[in-house]
Amino acid sequence: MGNICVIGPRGSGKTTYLAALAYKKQTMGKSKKFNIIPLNDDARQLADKAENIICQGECLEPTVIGGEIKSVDDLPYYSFQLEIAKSWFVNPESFQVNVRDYPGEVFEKIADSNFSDAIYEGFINECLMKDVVGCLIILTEWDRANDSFYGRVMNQFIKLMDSHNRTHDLRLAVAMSKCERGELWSGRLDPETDLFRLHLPKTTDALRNNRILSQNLLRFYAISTFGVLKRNDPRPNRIDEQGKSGKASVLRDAPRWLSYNLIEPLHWLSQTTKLKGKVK
Ligand SMILES: Nc1nc2c(ncn2[C@@H]2O[C@H](COP(=O)(O)OP(=O)(O)O)[C@@H](O)[C@H]2O)c(=O)[nH]1
Ligand SMILES: [Mg+2]
Repeated sequence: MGNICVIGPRGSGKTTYLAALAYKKQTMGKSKKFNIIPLNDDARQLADKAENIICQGECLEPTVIGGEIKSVDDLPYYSFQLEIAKSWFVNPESFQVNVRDYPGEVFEKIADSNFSDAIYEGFINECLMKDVVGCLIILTEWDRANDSFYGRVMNQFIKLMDSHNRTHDLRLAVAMSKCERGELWSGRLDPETDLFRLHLPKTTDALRNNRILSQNLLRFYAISTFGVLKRNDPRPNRIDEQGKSGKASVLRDAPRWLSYNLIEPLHWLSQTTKLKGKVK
């Protein structure tokens, strides 16, 4: 069983990514490659809403701290079973992923540790607890200002990992989301070199040149929930629409939906449990 936390700035596509996971079961049916089964109520509810989120650009109520959300326990917590079939004669590999959908604010607060609150404290304690095997960090901008900001967040996050004794056993999958965008799509094949080193050098340095972080626990990914139209037609399968709360991207051709690389980072993150020989 893998507890995984998903963090990233506001609007980086975290909730859409999780909704796509929940929705996959319905779109792929008995896919030979993988199957995802929502296991708890939150995951089933997300699966029900997923079609609207992805095809109509509807947002789940944005997670606003305060009001009903007073502690991390009030935030949605999704549990999925993932099955990956490598070939028809080998039993599918199956693993469970439990993810909390943290609001973007907690990511933004990492850079400014002087300013904390109950949710932030709860997030840090929960995310760096020993039974969390990995963290999926979803980034989306690639301008210089954001590179500096992400770099600061990463430096601070590694310090927090160190103070919780997690620099040698917490995997970090750092993903560039929405990589169907024209400027990014060709960089997806070697994301560390062609997306991160190229567009986010400070962020990459903060992670790769860090002496206290075990470097084999760090990998870079390119993901796109919407994907492109076809394997040989790299036009984004996405249109920008006016959603309930401002601009929203939605699928352009839902029947041809082919998301890119959603499972791979979770699969890699979840492997730590096996290395440590824990019971799944
Ligand atoms: N182009 C593109 N837009 C996406 C993708 N995933 C999510 N989005 C859009 O990004 C916006 C923010 O997504 P959301 O999941 O609410 O971000 P969150 O704040 O990180 O949870 C929404 O308009 C989504 O439709 C993607 O793969 N490609
Ligand atoms: Mg969200």
